[in-house]
Amino acid sequence: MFIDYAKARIKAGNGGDGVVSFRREKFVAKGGPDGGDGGRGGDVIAVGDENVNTLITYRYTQLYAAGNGKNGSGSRKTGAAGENVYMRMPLGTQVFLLKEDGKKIKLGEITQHGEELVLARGGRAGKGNSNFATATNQAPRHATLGKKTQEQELELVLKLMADVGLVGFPNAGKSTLLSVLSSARPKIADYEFTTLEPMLGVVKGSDYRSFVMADIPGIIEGAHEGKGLGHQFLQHIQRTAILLFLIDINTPDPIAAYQTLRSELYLYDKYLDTRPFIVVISKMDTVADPDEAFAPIGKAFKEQFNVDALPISAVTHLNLDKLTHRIFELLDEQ
Ligand SMILES: Nc1nc2c(ncn2[C@@H]2O[C@H](COP(=O)(O)OP(=O)(O)OP(=O)(O)O)[C@@H](O)[C@H]2O)c(=O)[nH]1
Ligand SMILES: [Mg+2]
Repeated sequence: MFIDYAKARIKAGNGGDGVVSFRREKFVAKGGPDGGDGGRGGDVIAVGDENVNTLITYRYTQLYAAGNGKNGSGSRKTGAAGENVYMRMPLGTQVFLLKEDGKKIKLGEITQHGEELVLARGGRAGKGNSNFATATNQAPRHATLGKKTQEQELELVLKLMADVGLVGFPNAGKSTLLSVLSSARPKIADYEFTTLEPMLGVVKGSDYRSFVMADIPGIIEGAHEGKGLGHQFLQHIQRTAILLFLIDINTPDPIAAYQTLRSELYLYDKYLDTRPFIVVISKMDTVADPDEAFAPIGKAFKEQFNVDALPISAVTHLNLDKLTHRIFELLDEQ
């Protein structure tokens, strides 16, 4: 299941205590102080993982607690440090700290594989009495305690990171296109709202280049105010570099369809509307005379928006090379 919002509780490890101890050896009447320091507590650390695509694990595990530092011991032995705990997160996860007073503080954002972000630092260790010996007090009887840490609450918000976002009405052929261009295997079916959750696919070009394409549920008029499924997923194309509008050649009025899609994006986020984009007319194999069917549509896009719409077919692969080529070109310009 795809989950793009979760809460989690975290706790860094307590610092271990320093101890009071004195050297006890045969023939040494009064040994000096030798109480060691505690170990520091473990950190709670977020790590970017490109193989994780959802925040679902955070729905199930409630508390991420790092190990406590061990107390020090005699002979100046320092206690072992507490183990760090790692929270693997999908790329594009924003992490917020929820304060008790209701305030939210952004701790950061995970954008790269392997990137680490310390969410809570382990408690500092206490000092053993061996640290406190001075010329006037050679047998100090005090040590300090390690710092105890508090549990904290996090909010995790995932906005998928992709280069290209697919935008279209339900059933336009978005998932089919993704399945043909990449190794992603989204569900495809001849009914609306087949895609219920976003999916990413890597599209490989020639010469080892690639881009990531995001398929999201279809958008309908009113999506920006929650109609259909589109609205809650529009956030996942908010950060794509370019948008790919997909319009079925069989749509009664492709221009009106395009305008509806654009206005839904604009109403959701006016910056989405300024994103570079490509318009494709899909399912060209379904019309008897593709050239004749496309000509008036292509002309209208050119005249009204100065847009070169591209006729494609995911089934016959018509113009798919041209499409990836255009995408690479547009990405290069960013
Ligand atoms: N003939 C033909 N059929 C296509 C083409 N692309 C998609 N289809 C069919 O159109 C139907 C819808 O395709 P999907 O890829 O599921 O459409 P979608 O845009 O992802 O739909 P939602 O997930 O519901 O928004 C399926 O039956 C596909 O087989 C195409 O290029 N040619
Ligand atoms: Mg789909």
